[in-house]
Amino acid sequence: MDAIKSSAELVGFGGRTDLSTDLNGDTTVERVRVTPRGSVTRVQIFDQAGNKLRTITPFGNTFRGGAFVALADLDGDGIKEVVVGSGIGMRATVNVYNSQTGALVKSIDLGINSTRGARVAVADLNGSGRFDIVVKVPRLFRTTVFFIPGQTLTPATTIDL
Ligand SMILES: [Ca+2]
Ligand SMILES: [Ca+2]
Repeated sequence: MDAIKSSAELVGFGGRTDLSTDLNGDTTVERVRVTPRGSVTRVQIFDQAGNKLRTITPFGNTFRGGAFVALADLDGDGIKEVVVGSGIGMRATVNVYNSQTGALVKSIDLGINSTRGARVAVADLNGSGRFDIVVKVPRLFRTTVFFIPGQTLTPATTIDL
């Protein structure tokens, strides 16, 4: 449990909605930002000069509950994926996008009824040398943590805290 928490807090946990990193390995840093709750939830990618490179609307044009982001190269092709956890008010979902095209790689329904947000983080938890996704979902009387291997993008382990 401690291992998951400490690794996961390296990137993403705590509700990060604004991250900067080099998405495509060209040594220039891009900025990834989530629009605030109350406006239509979009993930925007900017270059260093502040030019918007692309916009992802992960949960449709009516969802305004925000989102959580984590960035990591999950499949090892040198391009980071954008991991987007749903915000408040919809069934907990994690969508994974290609940061260069904006294309949806996979939408993962976590299979629980919580609408309290899916906080995402990335870390290599199983020693595969690739990043995996950890998702923390607050529920009524507990918090559920999901481990999603980056290579399968299918939830493998669930822990109730
Ligand atoms: Ca770059
Ligand atoms: Ca990749």
